[in-house]
Amino acid sequence: MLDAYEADNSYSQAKAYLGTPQYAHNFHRNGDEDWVLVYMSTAGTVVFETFDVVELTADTYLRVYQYQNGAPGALVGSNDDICPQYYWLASCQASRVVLPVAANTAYFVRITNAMTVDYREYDTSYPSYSLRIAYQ
Ligand SMILES: [Ca+2]
Ligand SMILES: [Ca+2]
Repeated sequence: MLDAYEADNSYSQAKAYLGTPQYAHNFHRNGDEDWVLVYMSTAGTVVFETFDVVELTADTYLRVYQYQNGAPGALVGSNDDICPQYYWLASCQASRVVLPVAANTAYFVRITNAMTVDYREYDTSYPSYSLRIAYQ
């Protein structure tokens, strides 16, 4: 089952982050990429993070790119595991990037699954996660 944010498989299909957490993203197939575009109106320190990462099948990898002329510019942050030393905990397999941002800037966020999953035809419990972008 596609999540509610598909199709969002490239920067040109990125869905806007509207200020509230996006729940229940999933990776409906191996290689699924989820792209989000977020606009920051004021300067500050921003936390980009996944949470509610489902154990054993989801292991988010989060990348943040500067928005530049409608496309991703420089990669300004990336993270696989919040706490790699406890990789067996789902909460540690979530990802977090903390970034100082200037006013009136935008960022592309790209989330992929660092884990390959054996998908079964009738299994609807796809690897899933939620996304939050907020000022610290
Ligand atoms: Ca997805
Ligand atoms: Ca996608």
